[in-house]
Amino acid sequence: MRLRGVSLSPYYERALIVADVKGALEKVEEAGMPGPFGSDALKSENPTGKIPYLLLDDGTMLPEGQVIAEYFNDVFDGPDLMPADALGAARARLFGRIIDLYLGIHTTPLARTITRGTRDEAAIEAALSTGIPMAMDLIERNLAGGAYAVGDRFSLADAALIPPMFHLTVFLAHFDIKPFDGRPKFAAWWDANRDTDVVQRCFARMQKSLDFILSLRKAAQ
Ligand SMILES: N[C@@H](CCC(=O)N[C@@H](CS)C(=O)NCC(=O)O)C(=O)O
Repeated sequence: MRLRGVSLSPYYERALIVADVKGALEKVEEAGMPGPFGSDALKSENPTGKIPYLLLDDGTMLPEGQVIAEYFNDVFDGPDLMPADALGAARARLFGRIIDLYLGIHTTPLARTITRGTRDEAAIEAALSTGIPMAMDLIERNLAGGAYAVGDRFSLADAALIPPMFHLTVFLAHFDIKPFDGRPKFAAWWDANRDTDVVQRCFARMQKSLDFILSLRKAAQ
């Protein structure tokens, strides 16, 4: 199976972390993008023009990071990353929704100042003043309070939360976002996870991806 996208995307990395934790990284071919965002080549494979998406050997195309992450959890051996109880599973999925619906839409205009050199000042102001703080408050409110986002072991919730941490603490850190001020559960969760092998491998992939995107921009200037 071939995973389309780039590691700077937190949605792409969510799926890859699941494959990593399940010891299945070698079963997923990282296939990059068939063309730039908005290109006909990309839209011919995924009509939304977005990444990530998964191309299965039988021609099936599966879009959406959370959908791919859950698919990987189901088809690969290794620990089940969906909590067994219904409420735990709901809470794990909730973290994916918070990132997708409330955080990601606000980090995007900040990211584009770097990856595309575009500045939507109104969107940036809204993101910094209300959007991102509100999303981080939702994360704080829903965290279990220990080393794992939900329950007592690593789950799809942690896989969803880790990649945005690269954006909040490294890539977009100069925007002065302050994720942990007044959010003790968020701080404790990150303290417990930041030095783990899974996070280090994820951050290394995301940094490499960022460096590559920046080198492409520089070459185009
Ligand atoms: N709901 C999608 C969001 C994917 C998404 O927004 N991906 C970004 C990259 S991080 C993208 O493809 N942006 C291209 C664009 O919007 O033109 C998912 O969860 O996978």
